[in-house]
Amino acid sequence: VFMATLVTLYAHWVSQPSRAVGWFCLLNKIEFDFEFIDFFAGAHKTEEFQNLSPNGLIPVLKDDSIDLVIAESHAILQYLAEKANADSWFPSDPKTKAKVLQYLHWHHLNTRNLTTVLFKPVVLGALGLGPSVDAEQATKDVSPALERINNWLSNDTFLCGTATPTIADLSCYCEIDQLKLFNLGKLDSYPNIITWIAKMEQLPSHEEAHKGLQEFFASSKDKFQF
Ligand SMILES: N[C@@H](CCC(=O)N[C@@H](CS)C(=O)NCC(=O)O)C(=O)O
Repeated sequence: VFMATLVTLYAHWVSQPSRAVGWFCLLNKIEFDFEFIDFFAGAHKTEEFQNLSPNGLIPVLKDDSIDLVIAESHAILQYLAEKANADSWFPSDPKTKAKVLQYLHWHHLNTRNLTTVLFKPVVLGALGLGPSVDAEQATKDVSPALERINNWLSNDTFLCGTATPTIADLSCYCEIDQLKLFNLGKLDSYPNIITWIAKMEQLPSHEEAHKGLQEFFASSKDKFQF
């Protein structure tokens, strides 16, 4: 069985890619030390952290058993899935794997905009931590990505045609969960996404993986008018 030694995850539960990796570990019972990087307070800018992660982003995974330190959530998810033999999460069947990889590559310049174009500027603006932005326009700007995801979900239960979720679903969901919570993105326009969200919410450890985001929402929701 994998992971006689602990891995260390440098992360923050409000960070979307961190949440996907942390949830994957909980789902697969991979024991990990959680090293909290308070990126709101600039903890990712310290010399110590930048030595681990030259681009200064979370999440980062350290696995001392093979002297490995890696960033990029999708590389971490793939690594952990392969090491833990979590075949349903990252299928070894070449056709399904190709579809999962297709999604994971597409994600960075498309789904990720849900955070960089919509969630982050709108929420930081509302909290007075950044300039106020036009939420209507940002919602329009991200709608092609949501439409594509909604289409992918039309024939199948999960994103890549599998009967159970893969790491593609986890990564995608952890950009969309926050939109639902903060009522952003007009998700009601995407019925297949709504059905899929309900399925993802039923997965084990959903609550534990989302506690940090829930707390962030609870502490800031009075400042939102949307
Ligand atoms: N492509 C990266 C994205 C990582 C990323 O954007 N992390 C954010 C938090 S969600 C971060 O560390 N931001 C700090 C900063 O921009 O200074 C991944 O998938 O891991």
